[in-house]
Parts: sequence; structure tokens; C-alpha cells
Amino acid sequence: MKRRDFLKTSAVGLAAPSAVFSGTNYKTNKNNPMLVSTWPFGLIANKAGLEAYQNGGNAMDAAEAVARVPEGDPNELSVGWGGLPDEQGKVTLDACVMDSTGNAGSVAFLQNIKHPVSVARKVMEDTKHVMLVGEGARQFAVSQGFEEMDLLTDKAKKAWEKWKKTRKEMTPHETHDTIAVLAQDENGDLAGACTTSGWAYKLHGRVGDSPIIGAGLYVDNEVGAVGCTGLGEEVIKSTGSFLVVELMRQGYDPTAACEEALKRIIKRHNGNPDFQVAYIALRKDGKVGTACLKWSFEYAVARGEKNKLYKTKGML
Ligand code: SD4
Repeated sequence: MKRRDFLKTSAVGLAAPSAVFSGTNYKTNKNNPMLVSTWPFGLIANKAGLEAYQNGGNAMDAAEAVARVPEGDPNELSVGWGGLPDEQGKVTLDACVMDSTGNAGSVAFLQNIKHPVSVARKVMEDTKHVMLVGEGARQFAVSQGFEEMDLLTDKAKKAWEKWKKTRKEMTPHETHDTIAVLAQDENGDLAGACTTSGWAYKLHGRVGDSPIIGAGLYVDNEVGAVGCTGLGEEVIKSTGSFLVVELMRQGYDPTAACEEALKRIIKRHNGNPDFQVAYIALRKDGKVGTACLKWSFEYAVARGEKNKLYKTKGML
């Protein structure tokens, strides 16, 4: 085959997939602001997002408002202030945000700042970067007026001291609930946020999926928004949230897209993973989907005045 003919054939070959993967033209859900958030604490937290909508906030404002609720609750052992520490007894936080323009911000391994989601938003809006980590993230937060505080509560310290006696290996589902929030405002625009104190008693310096754009969260304003909770290492390895968005772009229903992404994890673990991963998906047309690997998973959906907790059963 002559080179020119080969190029012609290749070009035709490439044209077909790009036509297939060029978006799904879902009808946009408008005038019907929504919130989808992980776990039962999402139900209370959604109220802050609904209030943000009532005050004229957009999807990003609402998602941030929801995420700040568990972050600011010292009794919540898995997010922000009061989160369980790492093996050294240090509370280290991960968070990210993504808006309808495809802009994103993130902080990881952040210490002593109560609201990492708001620092992530500052990174997105006021810097040229996407991600700040550790000491640099803390310094940036302080420079932006965030107050420093000790995030280790007595309750979390006691739990850590008890754990130290056995040093039993934990997985996130035993001690943990991350909040991922997906928001759609009255214009139909999408945004999301995700925030966590990560895997309890993790190695010092460990970062999970929650601050990684495409893993713990992904938003594509043409297709949908996806967030997740569960064993971050597995979500990072499968670029989970991005994968679910891309599957929806190909025409998968939101729940089918979540299940398909989980099937890849199941396959890698020979059909028998011993940990949890759960996805929530909000498609551009307002359709919600979810799936989890095992046991069950609860998530809260707010639509207009209604705010309700739902349960989904594990695939295995
Ligand atoms: C992490 N994905 O740090 C988080 C943990 C989690 O419910 O979501 N727990 O790996």
C-alpha cells in the first residue's frame, strides 16, 4: 500500500470513533437546581447547598457549601475538623473542586486548616495552578486569610490511641465516609466538590483519590458530573470519575456507567474485591445514577424542596 493510501485509510479509520464519542446531546435539566451527595451526612449537608441556591448561588457555590458542613463538624470522624488522623496522629486533608467551565482546584495532605474545599476553590480561582500540597498548600491557605487550628479532636485522638495498641490495618469502609457533592444549578450548569480526611491511620504523606481530578471527582458540563467514595488507591488506578463521565458520553445510563467502571475494579481483583468503592453520577439532563461494589451505600438527592436519602445495594 502506498503511503498516501495508508494515510487516507487511517484518516477514515479515525473519523468513525470520533463521531461515536462526540457527546450525547442530553437535554439540559434547567430551573430545577439539584444536589447529589454521598452518605447519610449528605442529607443534612445538602440543606446548606439549597440555601446557597436560594441566595442566588451557582452550582459551584452550592457544592462548596455542602462540602463545608461535614468539614466544620468536629464530631464527624472522616472529613475536615475531627477527622481521624494518620498513623502519626496528624490530621491531613484532601479536597478538590471542579466547575462548569472545566476549571479545577485541589489541595492534598493539607494540615491545620478546617475547610480544605474552600482552599481548593481559591487555588482554582486565584492561582494558575490546579493542585497544591502539604506545607505549600497550608502557606497558601494562610496567605488567603484561612485561620490555622488544631484539627485533632479528643474523640479522634482517643480512637487513634486505641488503634495504636493493635495497629490493625483498616480499610476506608471500616472507619470512613468521604463527602463527594455534585451540583446542578437553575441554568443547568454542573459543578462538584470532594473532601475527606482520607484513610484512617494511613501512612504519613498518603494522598487518596479525593483531591485527584478525574479520580475522586470529574465534571464535564456537556455530559455530567461524577464523584466517589471508598478505597482511593483503586479509584486512582482506574481514573474512576473520569471513566464514568466518559461512559455517559458514550451513551451509558448513569447507573450503568457507574457499574461498568466498578466492573473493571472487580475484574482486577478476580471477582472478589474486599473493599468498598461507590460512585455517584449526575447527568446533564438531571438523571442520577449510582453503584457500589459491596454491602450498601447511601446518598442524598436534593431536588427543589425535596431532599431525600437513598440506598443502593452492592453489585457483589
Ligand atoms: C480515600 N476515598 O482517601 C477516600 C476515602 C473514602 O469513604 O472515600 N472513604 O481513599
